[in-house]
Amino acid sequence: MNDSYHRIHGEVPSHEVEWKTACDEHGKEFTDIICEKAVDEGIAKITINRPQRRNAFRPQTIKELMRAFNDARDDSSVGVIILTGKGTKAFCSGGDQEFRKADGYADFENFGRLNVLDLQVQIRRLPKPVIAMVAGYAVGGGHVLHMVCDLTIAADNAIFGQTGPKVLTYHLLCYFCNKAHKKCPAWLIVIFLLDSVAGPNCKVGSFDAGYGSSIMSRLVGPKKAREMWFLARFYTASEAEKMGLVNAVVPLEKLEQETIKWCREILRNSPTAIRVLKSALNAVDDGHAGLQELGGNATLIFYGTEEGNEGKTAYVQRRRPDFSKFPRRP
Ligand code: S0N
Repeated sequence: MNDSYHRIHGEVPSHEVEWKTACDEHGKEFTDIICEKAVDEGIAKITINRPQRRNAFRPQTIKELMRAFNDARDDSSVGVIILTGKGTKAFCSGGDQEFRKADGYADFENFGRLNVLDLQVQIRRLPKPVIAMVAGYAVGGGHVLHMVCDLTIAADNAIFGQTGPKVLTYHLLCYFCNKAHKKCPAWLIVIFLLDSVAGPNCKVGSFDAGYGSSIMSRLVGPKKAREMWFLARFYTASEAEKMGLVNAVVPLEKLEQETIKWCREILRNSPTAIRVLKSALNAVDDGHAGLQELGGNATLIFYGTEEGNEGKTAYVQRRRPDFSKFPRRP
């Protein structure tokens, strides 16, 4: 299939990669996502597959993403993971508002949940690089998802932002004011004022006072993070690049090609060095959990040394360990 086929069907063209569809570890099929692996390449690609909703996630979507990330973590042939959205219109538009209840998001069960927070932690702690491949909108909780990934490659049509404090009629107000060259009809102002006191169902967004705030502040700096959250503006791909929010911006038709190039460069490097570096880069911000991750990597490496092995061997052989031959390095 050529590039124009993919463009007509609203998909990012694929280049020189043979993708094989993967199921989860129990062999179950996914409904809300697509999980693929590049044959003989060490790359897993996880795609949110709800384009009719701009790839908004419901609890089921998050459960499937977590299973797919878990599978990619456990698969030792995988070295890099791409997270993306189906089609060219959106990476992810955040939590699916149709499923939002007073206590979180609910789909097949009656009680609400915010399980996207567990997914954020999972990506952050995953000992392999995760690259967000963004075409179209990455907004709300979808924007936070790209921020928790290690790297972001954006298409030139990408739009970034938090909708958080915005209310529905505020969107409408802005839209009509722009159309009417800032002359806003009085009836819209009245609706806007009513909306302000109308209750939670009128809200489009919410806020992420966890990673969505702290990681953003680290990425773009405290002033710009306040701007992004307080004003809830949308930013173009090139603005996002200037802010340090993304690593590279490429033409839409080159998005997957460029992302694969980055994956292959990473895969040429030492997996252990990358694993330790990822945990080191997160350690200070992640507190005890960050130190645990970094410390765990030190233990993992120690187990592979002769010195580390001496303790275990001595125990198994019922003798005193002899550490005298190992250097006490300066
Ligand atoms: C993305 C936008 C700008 C795209 O505009 P466009 O291209 O004009 O398309 P639309 O016609 O608007 O949309 C096409 C269809 O997709 C549906 N849709 C889009 N986004 C969503 C969504 N988030 N939920 C449900 N449906 C969605 C549209 O309704 C439309 O459907 P049809 O064709 O049937 O009319 C534009 O779509 C937009 O602005 N979307 C809303 C974006 C938004 O506000 N997202 C934020 C939602 N909230 C979160 O993400 C919070 C995340 C979260 O879980 C969380 C995390 C931590 C702490 C707290 C929370 C928490 O939720 O409380």
